[in-house]
Amino acid sequence: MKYVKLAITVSLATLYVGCKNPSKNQLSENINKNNPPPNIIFIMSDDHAYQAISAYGNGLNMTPNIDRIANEGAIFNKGFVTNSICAPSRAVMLTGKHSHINGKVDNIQAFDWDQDNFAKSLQTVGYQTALIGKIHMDGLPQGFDYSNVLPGQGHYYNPDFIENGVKKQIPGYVTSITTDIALDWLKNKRDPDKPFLLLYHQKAPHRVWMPEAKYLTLFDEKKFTPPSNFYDDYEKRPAAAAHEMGIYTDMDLVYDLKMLDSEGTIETPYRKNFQNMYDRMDAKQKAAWDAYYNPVIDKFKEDSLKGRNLAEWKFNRYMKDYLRTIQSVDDGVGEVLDYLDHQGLTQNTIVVYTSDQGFYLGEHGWFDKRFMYEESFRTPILMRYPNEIKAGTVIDELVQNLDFAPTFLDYADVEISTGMQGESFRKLVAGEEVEWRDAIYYTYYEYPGEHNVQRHYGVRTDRYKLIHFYYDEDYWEMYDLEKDPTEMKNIYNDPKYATVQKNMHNKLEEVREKYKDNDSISDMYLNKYLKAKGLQK
Ligand code: SGN
Ligand code: CA
Repeated sequence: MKYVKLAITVSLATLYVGCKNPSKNQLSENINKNNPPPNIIFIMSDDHAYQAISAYGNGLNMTPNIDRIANEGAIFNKGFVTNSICAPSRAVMLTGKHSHINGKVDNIQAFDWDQDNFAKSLQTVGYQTALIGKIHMDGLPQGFDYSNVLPGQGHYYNPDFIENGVKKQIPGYVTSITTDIALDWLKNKRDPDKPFLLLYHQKAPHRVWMPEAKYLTLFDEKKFTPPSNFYDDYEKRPAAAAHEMGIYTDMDLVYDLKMLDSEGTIETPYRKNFQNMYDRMDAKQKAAWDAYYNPVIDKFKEDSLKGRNLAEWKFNRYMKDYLRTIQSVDDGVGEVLDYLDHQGLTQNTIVVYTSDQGFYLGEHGWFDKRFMYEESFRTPILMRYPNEIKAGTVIDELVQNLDFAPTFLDYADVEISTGMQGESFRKLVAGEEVEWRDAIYYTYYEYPGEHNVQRHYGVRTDRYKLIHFYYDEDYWEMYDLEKDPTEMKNIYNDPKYATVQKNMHNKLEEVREKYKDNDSISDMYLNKYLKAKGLQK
């Protein structure tokens, strides 16, 4: 089957080479013969934990529209990133290469848009391509006929957007605006006779979790119970102990938890930063905001909570705002799915929903991501393509964001560049017998930095995980995910696991070799990072 498909690709490629400088029309004629190629809508949110998608069954919130993708297609239970931080994850997704190969290892160093990405490849065979929303990488995106992106992290209220290189402010709420721009491109800006690729990327639910007015009271009556390891003591896990991402210890009462009292008595280090965000709102937006938060602020002052009561109050404030921002994301997904239905495009359009990484919702007492522990290493992946994927498909194999680029190229019958390190999961998700990987590789580099997560890399198999923390410390951790799914017990050097440990070290060597990584490469990036941060000794 694969052989036949490659043969088709080759003949198409020959055809293109044969006619010098083929016009776009010729290209789309060719591609139309190719049994119409599928459209692709790749939806990515920012920091959307799988725990906060109802299809994953955690019971925190309801996301009926995102769930539709899984119900009518597939859900991936072991979807992972290769580097749990925003811009690097996006670079991996675009290039199909690990961070140390594509060069975007952290949020600080630049991304080289001149390198290959799958959108460029789809463009060359006549796809129309658009990138809308958050991308978090400087420079004019390459590979897209149309781009309308947020500068950097973007803002929730009255955000700036950069449309094909031109910046302008758009009034309203960022999630709805991003959806409106995506729908406008689908309805009015694309040529309906050509296949399309749309990257529809939401800023939400990224910090600092500012909900849309209509969702300000959602979950008002609900009390969220913290996860079982909320009061983790980090025993035998020094990197975890050094974190600066505790809900109790590190969340700012005003910036993160919105206690911007008009009297100004709640003074915090980041009060001013939140004031600036609040000041972006117009009078009507502020009125809706204040109507909800002012009574919450008054009650907070009145209650003078302490200790665990305060910790759990913080956890609840965080959860409510975080989940509220997701509700608007879910609405947008619904609008896009409805559009496909009304246009008769559902059958031949691949829709993927994912996040740039996972996120902690109180596990280990945390928010944020970065660690190779499950909640941030994992990412939600839901996918619908009625032409090939049966409704209700469940994928338990180890899939990574590294695999998106080669998978999309595979669906479009475009030759997968030899430099790509991911693997197409097209057959896997279609239910065909395939040989699949038994281990995945992870790297994290952004240290010293925000949230104080030590540099590390590691390997995960179906059952075990081995992590090496390095740089100004040097230690190992190992977990038995079957016996200890919440990763509370570091079993490195436990004699009972001596053989497992040896095998995991071998596995780590194997994946480092496979993905062409080694210590001198990370040293090189370390030096560039320290220089960029002005920290070089
Ligand atoms: C910002 C956030 C951090 C977050 C990083 C990276 N701080 O710096 O909490 O870890 O982004 O997030 S904030 O005060 O600016 O909100 S990422 O998803 O973009 O990688
Ligand atoms: Ca992110």
